[in-house]
Order: sequence, then structure tokens, then C-alpha cells
Amino acid sequence: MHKEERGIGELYSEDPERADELLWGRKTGPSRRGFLRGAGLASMGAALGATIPFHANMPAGLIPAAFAQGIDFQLEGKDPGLTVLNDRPVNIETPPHLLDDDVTPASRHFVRNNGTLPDPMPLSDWRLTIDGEVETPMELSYDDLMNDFDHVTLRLQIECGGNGRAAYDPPARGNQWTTGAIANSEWTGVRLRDILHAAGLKQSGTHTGHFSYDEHLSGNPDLDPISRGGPINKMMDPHTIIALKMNGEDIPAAHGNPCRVIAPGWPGSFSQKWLTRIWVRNQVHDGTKMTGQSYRVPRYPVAPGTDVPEEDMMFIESMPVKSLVTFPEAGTEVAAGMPFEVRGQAWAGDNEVAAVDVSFDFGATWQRADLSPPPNRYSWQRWRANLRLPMAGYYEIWARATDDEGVSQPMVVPGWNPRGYLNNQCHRIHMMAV
Ligand SMILES: Nc1nc2c(c(=O)[nH]1)N[C@H]1C(S)=C(S)[C@@H](COP(=O)(O)O)O[C@H]1N2
Ligand SMILES: [Mo]
Repeated sequence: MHKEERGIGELYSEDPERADELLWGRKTGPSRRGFLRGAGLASMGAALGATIPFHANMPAGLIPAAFAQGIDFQLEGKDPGLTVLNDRPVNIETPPHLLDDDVTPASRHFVRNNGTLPDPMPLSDWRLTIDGEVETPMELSYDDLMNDFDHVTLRLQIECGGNGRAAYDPPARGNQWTTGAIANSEWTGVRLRDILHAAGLKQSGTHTGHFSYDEHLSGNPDLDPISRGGPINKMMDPHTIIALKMNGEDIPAAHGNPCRVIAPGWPGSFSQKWLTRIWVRNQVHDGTKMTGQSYRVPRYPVAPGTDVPEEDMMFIESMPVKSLVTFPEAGTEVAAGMPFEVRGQAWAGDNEVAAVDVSFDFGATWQRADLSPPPNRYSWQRWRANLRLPMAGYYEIWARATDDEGVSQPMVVPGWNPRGYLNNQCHRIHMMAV
């Protein structure tokens, strides 16, 4: 597939009727399958800038030709080496060799949007509402968050729950992330628990619901692109923060300016961007993408392709142990018999990484890598090894991390699940010795 044909084209090729629904807010009823009507028609017309006289003849899932031409998309501020998976919504991943920094620069942080990429809201207009199961509902300004609370600075990994989805067979619909929906930037902000304490969290507050000012792709203001939240224990963890700065700078537009949640180690969807409200709830939040199969996996292993009933699906919490080879870049040539450094990053959701092993003989023998402790909990960890490829030829470098509970990455793609989450298969790169 050409890069230019991605974006809207990819959305339609995955599932045309769902693309209609996402883009135009139109649900296809079984009786009226096939034609765009009502609000869906109105929003498509608005996007095209004209009414569509022959809309009654227009089949479902047809990309208006006005949008279907090549889209050569590049997001401002991003490294040109990143891979654009989709431009509406914007979804961009980072190749492994661009994740070699211990602190991921904003230019190399993947982007995962469910709705629009909003223009930053003027700071003077922005407020964060804390309400629901609290004694004193609050409205905080950016200055309040800057001045009235303690700040922490932490390196925190965010990984999209769907990172690695592309490897599942039969394929799961959604963005076809390979390995690059992971990053570890340095975030400065206020501990969410300090804010919840200030508002007087009630005993009855068991979960949060997060809201933001990005918009549903349909343009329908009554729909949220995503509104997730989590159990209060995770939200009270001292590493869960309301971030105000990314790598010491204002948070870029794509990453949630002016302020976002970071709930590290759990699927990235817990880390609401463009945050405007935290609703403390006395039940599991039921916002957009909290219901159905979103961010859920079967409670038991299922055969690939199984239709799993909703009541047998459970929420993903901690992400699994995983690692990347970030140096050298895949395909690099080295001199046979000469030592060279291989290195990468490893992380393990709520856990710490205990060991990383590398192999250059397709897993027959493994060598233990040097592994750095995390600078703070929930940061990824650097690993390094010196290797020597004995003679000229083709090699693969395989890396396998093990967490502090003794759980390792599988060499093969792990348990298939309907939405293609949690693929923590070992990463491998090829190298040539000459
Ligand atoms: N408001 C809002 N927050 C959001 C999203 C979104 O679409 N809208 N996407 C979520 C998902 S699914 C992920 S993986 C992370 C990605 O964060 P990033 O784009 O900064 O990498 O943001 C989360 N927060
Ligand atoms: Mo995600």
C-alpha cells in the first residue's frame, strides 16, 4: 500500500460501514443498509461543502472521490521517519530505531487519536472540572494546577493497547500498529491523587471517567471520541498524574495540550488527552470506548477468529512485559567477527523488567544483556549487549525480556483476541555480517 493512500482510504478498506459511522456518525440499520441518510448525510455534505443531489444512489462505504485522492500527510513537529497509519483520525507510529532515546522526544512520540486533533484551547478558557463523588466539586485553571499543587517529574511509558495488532491473524480491525505505539517521555504534573484529595474524595468514589475537548469525527457535539477512566486505586497511584509539561515544554497539540492524564503501564487509552473533566463515579465509567469489546480481552484463551460473548470479556489493566531492539537499525551491516553493541528498551506495565536476553542464532543460545534499573517506577529500562557475529551472512537479533514475576515475552504471537490487543511477541531485527 502506498503511503499516500492511507488515512481515509485505510479506514474504508478496514470496514466501510464502520468508516461511514466513524466519519459521518451514521449507523447502518439492517433494513436501510446501503444508503446514507439523516445526520450522516448532513455531515458528509458539510465536509464536502455541498448537498449531494443523488445521495439516494450513493452506496454505503463509498469514499467520496473528493477525499479519495492521495493524501500526503505529515504532522508538524514529527520526525519524518515516523509512519503515518492514518490521517483521519491521526495515527502515527515510531520505527524501533527512532525509539533509542531514553527520554522520547515529542517529535518521536507516537500519536493515537480517536477523534479530531483539536487546535489548542486558549489557556484563559481552559478549566479542569472535578465532580461526582467528591465533597467539593472544583474547577481548576492551568494557573491553579501550576501554583497550588506539588509537581513531580517522571519518565513514564505509554503504550497503546493495540500496539502489535498488525500481527494477529485473522486480522483485528483498527489501526494496524506494528511495534511503534510505545514511548517514554518525561512528564511533569500534579499527582491525580492530590487533586482528588483536595476535592474530598468520597468513600463512594470507586472509578473515574475522563472527558476532553477533542471532537468526534462526525462533528456531532453530542458524541465523545473517547471517554475512558479507571479504578480509583490506579488513579490514586502516585505515578498517575495530570501532566502539564512534556519534556519540560508545553504539551504539544497532538499530545493533549494543555493538560492530560498519564496513567502509566496501562493501555494508553487510560491517559486522556486534552483533559477537561474528571467525573468521580460510584460505578465503572460507561463512556465511549468503555463498553462492548473496547480495551477488553477474553477471560480465557480462544481459538483465532472466535466470536466471544461480551460478558466473557474483561478490561485490560497492566500491559505485559515487552522490549525493542532500538540499535542498530534493522538491516545494518557489521564486520564478521568484530564486536558491536546491540541495545534497546524494555518495560513491563505495572512491573519492573528483571532481565533481557538476546540471541543471534534463532534462539538456540541466549546471552544475558546488561539492564539498567528504571530511573523511576513506570519508566522503560535500557538494555545493552556486546555481540560478535562469527562469519559473513544473514543474522537475526532476537530480544526477550522477563519481568520481576518471572513472566517472559513469547517468541510467537500470543493469544489471539477479537480486537487485537496485548501482542508482546519478541522483537527481532535482521543484520548482515560482511
Ligand atoms: N482525548 C483523547 N485522549 C486520548 C485519546 C483520544 O483519542 N482522545 N487516545 C488515547 C489512546 S487510545 C492512546 S494509546 C493515548 C496515546 O497518547 P499519545 O497520542 O500522546 O501517544 O492517548 C489516549 N488519550
Ligand atoms: Mo490506544
